Amino acid sequence: MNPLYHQSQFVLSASKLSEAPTDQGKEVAFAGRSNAGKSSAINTLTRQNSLARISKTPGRTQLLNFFQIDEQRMFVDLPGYGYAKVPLAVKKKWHQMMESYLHKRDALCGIVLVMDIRHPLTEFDMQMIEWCEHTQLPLHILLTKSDKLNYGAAKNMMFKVQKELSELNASVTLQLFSSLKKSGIDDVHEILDHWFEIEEN
Ligand SMILES: Nc1nc2c(ncn2[C@@H]2O[C@H](COP(=O)(O)OP(=O)(O)OP(=O)(O)O)[C@@H](O)[C@H]2O)c(=O)[nH]1
Ligand SMILES: [Mg+2]
Repeated sequence: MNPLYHQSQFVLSASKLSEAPTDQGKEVAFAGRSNAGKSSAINTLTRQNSLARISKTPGRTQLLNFFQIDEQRMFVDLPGYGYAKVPLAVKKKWHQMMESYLHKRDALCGIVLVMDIRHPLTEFDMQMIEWCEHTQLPLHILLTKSDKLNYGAAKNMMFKVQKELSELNASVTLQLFSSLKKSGIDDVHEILDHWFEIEEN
């Protein structure tokens, strides 16, 4: 793993795009259903236990959380979608914020879509996939919590998801991942290094 990722630091939480850090350098956003494991994945990939948990206080879940890797690179923990108990007004605000972030953020160079392996390809996941196809934004899928299934079942699920995506002609990459078991990390880093233009060391 490139040691660069270990230095990541929390920058700020934004409730709207105008509060985000300056739009420069390169940024990779983590998207996915609420509870899918986005924040855990960021912690696992930066080898820090509580980096993304900073924002994990109730009521702050609708924020864009920015983490700086170095001066030119950032991770963004996007607010989770599909949380049933959220009132309609909050859902609308979420839509607006996501839309403006995805459309306007020039630094955005790739999306990591985090899906619980037991609940892949939700309606919102599909929207995100279609959106990335439409805008030609690179997308990499983590089928996380793979520790919840045995290896054979996890592999089968991956092939199933791959097949569905190929039927859509979606040019995305996907892999198994587990924050609990710390598995799949090297594969994600390979993708991130490429998106961030980080030289191998
Ligand atoms: N077994 C297992 N549990 C995981 C894994 N990743 C995350 N979890 C658990 O799943 C729950 C949700 O994880 P988070 O990382 O907070 O999920 P999130 O997508 O950031 O959720 P929101 O911030 O609400 O959108 C927590 O209880 C985690 O401990 C994993 O790889 N394996
Ligand atoms: Mg989170």
